[in-house]
Amino acid sequence: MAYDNILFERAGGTNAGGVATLTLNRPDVLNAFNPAMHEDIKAALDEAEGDSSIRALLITGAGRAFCAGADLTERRRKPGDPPPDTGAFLDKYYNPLVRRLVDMAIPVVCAVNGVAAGAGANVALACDIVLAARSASFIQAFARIGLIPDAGGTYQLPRLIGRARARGLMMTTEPLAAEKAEEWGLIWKCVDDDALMDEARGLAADLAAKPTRAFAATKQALKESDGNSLAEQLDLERDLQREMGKTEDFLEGVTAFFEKRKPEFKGR
Ligand code: T3D
Repeated sequence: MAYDNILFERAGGTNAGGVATLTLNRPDVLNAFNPAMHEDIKAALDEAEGDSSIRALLITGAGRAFCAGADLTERRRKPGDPPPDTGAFLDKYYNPLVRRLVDMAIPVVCAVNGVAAGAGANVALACDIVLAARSASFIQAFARIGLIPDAGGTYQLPRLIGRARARGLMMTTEPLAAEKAEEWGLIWKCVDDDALMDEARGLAADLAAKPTRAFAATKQALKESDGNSLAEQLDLERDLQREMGKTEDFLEGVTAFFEKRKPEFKGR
């Protein structure tokens, strides 16, 4: 299916290896989110989840930016005009998107090709593994326009980099350079600009060939660890491992180990 505001390349085309690539594609406004782009993303994620040959998702942006957050042209108004219900937009678009990326059963790699601001930064951080071009930056831009960090920012940032740094980024709204973002543990890796997409595609293809069912369970365990005691987490690990013990991938992994060959995982 073709989209107006994103590009979506499914596995099996020029992009082989079980990887689907979703490119935010409104470069004139630095790929800012508007309702139409949200609808396109939702439909593409439906496509990805409905196709069992897709075993990893790669998200990136077209042009010089990753995403500048909410499209502010839709927020321009004169004093006295009724205010928008920004909470309704979070309910309808951003919150389901963040939940969906976090809960997706396949690994999601994000290649941050340029500036990621506002909800653009926090949607990137909802992905499983974030790579960023050396020239990219992350901006908690919300306070510049009188808003609070959303799209999961107040949840993710203190957990990833600690409260002091999270507060600093949110209140100063200073851009955090990709190199520093890696150093602080906000992202997985910063890579040279011209190497970003090759590295991100390679990583996504590599993950797609790994035991993706175990990845889904790993994502679940990490997510639940936030609210669990150690005892609860140990119980959860036991339950999930019991399921993994029954998978074809576990049989294949152990067989391949003793046959001294590379395992061929199927995500089953
Ligand atoms: O309202 C709700 O739905 C609630 C949800 C809110 C979630 C949020 O994300 S709130 C935060 C919204 N985002 C921002 O506040 C960031 C706005 N953008 C910027 O601060 C800067 O553009 C950047 C720091 C990201 C990049 O700066 P720079 O100098 O590299 O580029 P620029 O010149 O500012 O932008 C280039 C063009 O993109 C420019 O258009 P023009 O002048 O060439 O016609 C600019 O207006 C446009 N653009 C950039 N960001 C947005 C945008 N247009 C609409 N919305 C944007 N967010």
